[in-house]
Amino acid sequence: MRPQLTSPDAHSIASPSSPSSAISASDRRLNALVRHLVDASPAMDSQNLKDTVSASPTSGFHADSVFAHVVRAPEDPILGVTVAYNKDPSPVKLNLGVGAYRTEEGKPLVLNVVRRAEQQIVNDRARVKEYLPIVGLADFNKLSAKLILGADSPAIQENRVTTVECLSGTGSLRVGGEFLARHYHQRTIYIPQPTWGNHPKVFTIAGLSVKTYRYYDPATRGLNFQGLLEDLGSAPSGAIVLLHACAHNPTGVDPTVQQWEQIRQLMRSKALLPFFDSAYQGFASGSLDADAQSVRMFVADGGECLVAQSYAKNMGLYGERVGALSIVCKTADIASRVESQVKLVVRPMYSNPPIHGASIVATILKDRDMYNEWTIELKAMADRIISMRHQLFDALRAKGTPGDWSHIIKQIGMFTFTGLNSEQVAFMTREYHIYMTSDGRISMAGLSTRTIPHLTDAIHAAVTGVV
Ligand code: KET
Repeated sequence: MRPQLTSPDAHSIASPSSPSSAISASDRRLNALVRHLVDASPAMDSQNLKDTVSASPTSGFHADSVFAHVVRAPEDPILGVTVAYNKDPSPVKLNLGVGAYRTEEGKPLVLNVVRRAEQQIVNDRARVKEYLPIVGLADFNKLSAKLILGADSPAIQENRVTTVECLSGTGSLRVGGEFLARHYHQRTIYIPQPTWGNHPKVFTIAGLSVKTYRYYDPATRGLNFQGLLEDLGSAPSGAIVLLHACAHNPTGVDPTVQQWEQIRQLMRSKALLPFFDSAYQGFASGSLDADAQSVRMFVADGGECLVAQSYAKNMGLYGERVGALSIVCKTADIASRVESQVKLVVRPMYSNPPIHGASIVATILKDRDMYNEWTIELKAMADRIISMRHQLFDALRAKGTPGDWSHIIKQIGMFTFTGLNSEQVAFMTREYHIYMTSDGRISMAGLSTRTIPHLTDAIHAAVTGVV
């Protein structure tokens, strides 16, 4: 632990690690002041302050750019796949990289219910574009908590859940991570191995220290349940554990209900803090309730947890950046104090969240008819993905492609973790213009009946021709 306030070093002061009882009242006041100043300008740590007062390289007439030393960063492993895809002029190119839904015609889909909600919003002249509160749209927050925890959740009825609108799933994870780094006694977060590639970056930047727990067994292409229990069993008491609520990305492998129950018991017995990432509610099974079951099991035992929700996939609101962070606490009073601190995380980061996407979601969730229409459209998306799994599996079998491809139909959610290695992936991109992440993950939602034969040919060639 770093000292709370022993030197005027803004960096160490910014770290709220020591219990407040250990310092005197005057130290506390001074500390609050300095923290306020540091919060007002988070980049102003001690090194930055020194750099600011030392001679600036811009002070003379330099022909060279002050950024001449900046090296090119690599593209993002997931979003970079789309960048490469966009540059490819081939008419047969296929983007199975990013987890974004496409229709049978290969087109992005705006849900009909979203268009209806947007129309209603546009027609409502009473709506204004004022700033939202720091925590976002109140209706949206209430309805989001209900969606993930269940309409009859005692935690909601007892007012011990605080929900804050954030910038989609990523923003919710980031805000939750930073809240924990500032106020939770354990700064280590365990994430599954493998996991969504952005998780380690989000949590490290939030100020947490990232470790992994075993999750996937390449030999069985299923869950390494024993490894998971062992790793969580030997994690330090109180550690944070990131759990994918459903449709684990990238593996498509979820624990069964019985396994979730064992995970819950183990985690509660060791006081491990669950942080759920719910980016695919409704996409795994087609049912919003079934896909929220893991989260609800942990909330039903009365314990605390965090949940990051995204509406990118299940409402197709990718670019609207709409999501929510819920923190389930023991009491209403604690929840309200927690919320007051989450606001201090958000305010200097982006001040307050955008209004449009949250208004769409709230409009749909509060209207019975629109809600029903949404569930039907969501189920249709989930069913199309499941049908793609069957078609791809059947096509590989029909072609006699070597290997057991049954994992394609066993895995759940948007992705199939094919088992193809990075050379095979590179081969498929080079020779067949098929774009996917180098770990062999394919987005099933990017496929259609028309493109399955092309993918099947590519996989066949890759597994028969490339070592
Ligand atoms: N969690 C998981 C598990 C996840 O797969 C994503 C997105 C997110 C959070 C964040 O989604 P947001 O759009 O911030 O609500 N995954 C897909 C897109 C991406 O990488 O950004 C993907 O894996 O393709």
